[in-house]
Amino acid sequence: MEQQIRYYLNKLYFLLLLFLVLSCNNHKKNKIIDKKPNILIVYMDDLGFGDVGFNGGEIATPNIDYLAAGGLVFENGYATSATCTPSRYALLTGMYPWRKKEAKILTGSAPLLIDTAQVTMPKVMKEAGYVTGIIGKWHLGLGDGNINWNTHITPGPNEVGFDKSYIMAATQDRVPTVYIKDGKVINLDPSDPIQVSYEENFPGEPTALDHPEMLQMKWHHTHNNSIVNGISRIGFMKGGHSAKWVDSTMSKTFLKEAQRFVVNNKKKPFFLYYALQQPHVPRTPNPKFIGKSGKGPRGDVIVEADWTLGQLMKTLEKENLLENTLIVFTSDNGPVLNDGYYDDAVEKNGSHKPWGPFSGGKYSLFQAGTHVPFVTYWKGRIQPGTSKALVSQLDLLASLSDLVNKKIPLTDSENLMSTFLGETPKGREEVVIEAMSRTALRKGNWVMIPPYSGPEIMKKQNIKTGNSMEYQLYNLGEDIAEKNNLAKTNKVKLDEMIETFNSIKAE
Ligand code: NG6
Ligand code: CA
Repeated sequence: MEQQIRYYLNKLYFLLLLFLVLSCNNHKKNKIIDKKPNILIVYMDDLGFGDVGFNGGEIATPNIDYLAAGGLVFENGYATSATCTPSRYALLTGMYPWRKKEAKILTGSAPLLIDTAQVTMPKVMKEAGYVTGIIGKWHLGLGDGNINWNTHITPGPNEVGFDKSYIMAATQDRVPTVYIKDGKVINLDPSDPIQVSYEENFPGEPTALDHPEMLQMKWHHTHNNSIVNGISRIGFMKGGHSAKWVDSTMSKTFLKEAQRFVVNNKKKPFFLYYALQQPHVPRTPNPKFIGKSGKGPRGDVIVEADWTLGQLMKTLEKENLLENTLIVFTSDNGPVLNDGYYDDAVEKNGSHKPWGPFSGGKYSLFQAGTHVPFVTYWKGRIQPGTSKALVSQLDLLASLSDLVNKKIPLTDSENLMSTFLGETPKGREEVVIEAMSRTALRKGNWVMIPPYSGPEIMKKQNIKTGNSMEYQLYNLGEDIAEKNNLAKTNKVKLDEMIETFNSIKAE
C-alpha cells in the first residue's frame, strides 16, 4: 500500500515537473518571438569596398572595423547598382531597379520614385509593430512632380512607410540644401520662400559661373549652379536662407537625430535606416576632423563618418540595446575620387585603394561599382566571421520580413535571413548588377558583361565603365580585377551566363 502511494506520488511529482519544464520552455519560446530585435541599417554614400580598414583600407575606420570584427563580413556583398537612387530603390522595395526606367540618379525636385502602394521595408516593419525612421540621405524623389517646398511636402518617406523622417532631399551637391522633417523644411522663414529649378537660374541669384569669387571649394565639372556656403551645387535655388544646412555640421546633425530616435523608441522595436552622406561630394568634414586622415577631405569625412557610427554604437550600448539590435552596414555604390570638385581626393589618395582589389568604381559595371563593404552585426546572436555567400542589398527586404515574421509578395528579393545570421554559408545563385542603366550578371564566381557601346573610361572621374563592343566573361575566382576576358575561350560558360541573364531580365 505504502509502496503504491509512493509510486503515485512519484508519478505526480514527475508530471508536475514535466508540466513546469514544458510551460517554462513555452514561455521562453514566446519570449523570443515577442522580443523583436531592433533593426539598424547603416547606409554609406559612395564608400568603396577598399575604403574600410577591415578590407585593407589605409584610412582609420576603427568603429566600422569593430562591427566587422564582432560581426559577419560578407566578401561577396552587393549593392544592386553603381549609383545611389537605384540602389536605394532596390534596398527599400526588393525590386531590381532596372525594371523601373525612372530609377536613375534623380534631381532634387524629381517626384517620388516609389509607388505609395508598393511593398516597402519600412511598411513591412510597421505592420510587424515597429517604429520606423529614416535619417539622412533620401534621393528617391519627393512630391508628385511639382513640389511646393513651402508647404507640406508629400508624398515622401512618410507615405512609403516611415513614421519619422529627417532627410536631405537628394544629395549634398544638389539643391535644395535644406533638411526636411516629416515633410516640412526645417527653420523655414515663410517670408523667404524656397524656389528650386533644375532648368534655369532665378534672376539675380549668384552662380559659380558669374560669382567665382564667392567659392570656397572649386568645382571641377557640372557643379556650377547655385552657391550655398561657398560651395556651388547642381541645380538652382532661391530663398530659404534661414533653412539652409551647414555642410560641416551635417554629420553631427544626422547623428543627433539618430541618437534621439533610438532613445525615444528604445522600449518599442524600432527600424532605423541611417543613411549617412559620406564620402559623397562635396566633402565637408567638421573642423574637428580636418587633416585627420592625411588624405584630404575625402579621407577626413570617412574618419568623421566612422566616428559618428561609433557614437551611435555608444548610444545603443548605453541604452542596453546592442544585444537586441541587428545592424547591417553597407554602402550604396562604389567609390569615386573626383566627382565634381577640386578637393584633393586624387592628389592626396596616395596608395590607398578605395576600390579594393577590383576594377572600376562608382558608375562602373566592373566589380568596384557594386561590390561593396557588407557586414551584419548582432551582439550575442551573430557569430563573428566571414562569409563567401553571394548576397545583395536587394535581399534585405525578404530576409528582414522573415525575421519579423511577415509574409510579403514575391519580389526580386530572396530570403537569406539565415545567411545574414551566419547560420548557412549559402547565398543567392546569381545577381544582376546595374550601372547607369546597363546591366551584367554575376553567377557563382563568374561575371558576364554584355556588349555596350559608349566610352570605356569616364575621363573626368578616371573610372573604367566596363563598356566594350564585345561580350566579357571573367572568373572572379582567379581574376578578381577582371583583366582576363574569357568570352572567346569559354563559349559554353558564356552561353550559360547569357541564358540566365536573359531569363532574369525577362521575368
Ligand atoms: C552625377 C554627378 C555626381 C554625383 C552623382 C550622384 C555629374 C557629372 N556628376 O550626375 O557629382 O552627384 O550624380 O551620386 O554631374 S549618387 O551617389 O547620388 O548617385
Ligand atoms: Ca552614392
